[in-house]
Amino acid sequence: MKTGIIGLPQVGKTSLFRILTKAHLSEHAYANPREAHIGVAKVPDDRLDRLAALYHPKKLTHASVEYVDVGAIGQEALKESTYLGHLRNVDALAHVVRAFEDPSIPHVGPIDPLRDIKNVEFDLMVSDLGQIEKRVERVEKDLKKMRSADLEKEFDLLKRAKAHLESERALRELEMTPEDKKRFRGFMFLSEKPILYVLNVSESSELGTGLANAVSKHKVTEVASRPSSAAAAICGKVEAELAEMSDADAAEFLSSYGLKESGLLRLIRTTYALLGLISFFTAGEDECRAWTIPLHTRAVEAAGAIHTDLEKHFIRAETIRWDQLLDAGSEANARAHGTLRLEGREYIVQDGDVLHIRHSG
Ligand SMILES: Nc1nc2c(ncn2[C@@H]2O[C@H](COP(=O)(O)OP(=O)(O)OP(=O)(O)O)[C@@H](O)[C@H]2O)c(=O)[nH]1
Ligand SMILES: [Mg+2]
Repeated sequence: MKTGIIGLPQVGKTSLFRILTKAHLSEHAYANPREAHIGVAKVPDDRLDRLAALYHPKKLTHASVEYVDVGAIGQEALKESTYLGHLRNVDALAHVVRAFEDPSIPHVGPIDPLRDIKNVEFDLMVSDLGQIEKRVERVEKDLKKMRSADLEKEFDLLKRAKAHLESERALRELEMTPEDKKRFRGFMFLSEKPILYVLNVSESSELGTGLANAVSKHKVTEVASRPSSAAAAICGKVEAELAEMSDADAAEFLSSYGLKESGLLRLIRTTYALLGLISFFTAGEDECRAWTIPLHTRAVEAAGAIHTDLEKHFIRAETIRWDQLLDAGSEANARAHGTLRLEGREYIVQDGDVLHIRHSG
């Protein structure tokens, strides 16, 4: 899974990228904000950590998310092919929005997250519209040469999308059949991508309440409730300090701000929910590992996420919820208690399942 970090200049994009990926960027990288940074964030998961405490595996592998910090967005940047290329290739966008007050860091006009969201959204739509207009011209020409039911369908969809964009609504909100979606897949439209608005808020002693209220306070609730949209608040400054601390210090630091967990955890969790993703685990003495799959994935496909051979030669999945396994203390006990189940190919894997795939390969 790949997420693109976008936003206006100087809103905290690179700071967020660094916190997420724990990347140490050189001065050079900071001096070149137009250069894309690419890194991998480990998905924190307490359930996996507790399974590892039971198995003491040789290897512990968290799920990961790739982040691309593309640099500040704008109509000009969106005309550059490398910039556009990076953005088109992501599965989701994280739009960092400035909500922090700091007179020493420039921002155009007063702090107004909703205005900034609308402006950036507008840029994404203009970029998509340009692409659609070009394609409409092309298809029109082709249709004059020869009739094709398929092209006609595409033409209708393009015109519908064009009208939608012209009324200043993102393609995320366009009603599309699965067939329509397939037609559009190759275009990789920017305003069609699921989006997470990340409000970067000011540091305060009551950060806990501040974060919880930020979305409604800045009037982002409505845009975040649109299709394939979500919002989360973080405080870049506090998270940056957290990232440097040991776990024990971090816990104390968090509670001094009235917080239970780091903002990053919430951010990653919100991204999973936005994209309809869940985790299942494999656990053993060799490795404990988290795997990311879409909601409603069948057991046989989940096996395929681990290895294509497991999918091909799938027999059954020994299945247990992570907390039931911890309660039982071992797979053998769980089997004796009857909490370890044998599931077939069609079983829909649930978030937090521990699977052991039996196969004939
Ligand atoms: N006060 C305050 N400053 C912040 C916060 N987050 C980031 N900054 C500061 O804002 C400035 C810009 O941060 P960056 O992370 O480089 O922002 P950016 O969006 O990557 O900027 P460009 O790539 O130049 O568009 C830096 O000086 C940061 O230290 C925050 O939560 N509070
Ligand atoms: Mg930057």
